[in-house]
Amino acid sequence: MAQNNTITFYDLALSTGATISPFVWATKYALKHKGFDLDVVPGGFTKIPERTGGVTERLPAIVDDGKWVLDSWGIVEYLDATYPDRPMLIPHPSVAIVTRALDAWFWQVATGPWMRCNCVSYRDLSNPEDHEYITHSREKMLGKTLEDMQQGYEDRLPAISAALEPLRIALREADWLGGESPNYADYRIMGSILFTASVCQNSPVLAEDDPLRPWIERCLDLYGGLGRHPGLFPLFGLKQRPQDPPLFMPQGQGGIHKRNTGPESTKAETQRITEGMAKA
Ligand SMILES: N[C@@H](CCC(=O)N[C@@H](CS)C(=O)NCC(=O)O)C(=O)O
Repeated sequence: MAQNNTITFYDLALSTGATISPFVWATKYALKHKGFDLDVVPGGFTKIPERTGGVTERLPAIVDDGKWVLDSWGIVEYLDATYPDRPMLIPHPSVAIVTRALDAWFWQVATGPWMRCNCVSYRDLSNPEDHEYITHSREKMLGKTLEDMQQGYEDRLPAISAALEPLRIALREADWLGGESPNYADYRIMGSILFTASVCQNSPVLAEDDPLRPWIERCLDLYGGLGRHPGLFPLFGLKQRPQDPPLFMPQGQGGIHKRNTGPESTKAETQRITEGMAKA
């Protein structure tokens, strides 16, 4: 059991002091959701094994009353299993399944693409002793130099924003992905958004009036403004240029939003799609 309600948390931060990793951000929120105070062990990318006594090469990692727990998902499972009387991060098994699907989708359409738009800043904002490692390891991961990868980011950002419509659809109708209160689904997606905010030095990534904004602001405010770190860059303020797609849709799209309450509700659509068809 956590001594003095405090859990030791190994951070992964940039020279700005802001946490960088989506996994680490999501874990910070998860610990706060469970009501814990954090004893933060600061640090950057190099020397993670030294900092953790050889226990891990990757972060997040926590120590709860002498017990090491690794991996963001492993930490969530541990917290819910060990502290079931505190608010659950995954209140039902279906939340785990849907959150993993949502996270995989978001990673593909946003987390990865935003990283590739900001990979030079990612390296330049890291601690000086991390530069060589970040350059070498991320160029191996990306298969290009960081400069080549980041180039043309202005032309890619609008389509990334446009691709977030499924998330907007969900959050138009609910305050949280968790429904009436946040759960780990909110923290997981917000972790990726905060990761982006830690590196998007050259440009905001979402429009000023993006419909996701109220939910993002709510997440930033949680736990005494946990996400409002001064080292983060503005997320909002991306402008649509004439050649760009709309950065977001003005209202929900898709069949799920057109509730069928009988022929009156579908008449106009039926008329439109059958126009010109021979009458039976
Ligand atoms: N499956 C792990 C992934 C953690 C991970 O990859 N962490 C990265 C930060 S995003 C890391 O520690 N990187 C250190 C490095 O690149 O040396 C989790 O969910 O915790």
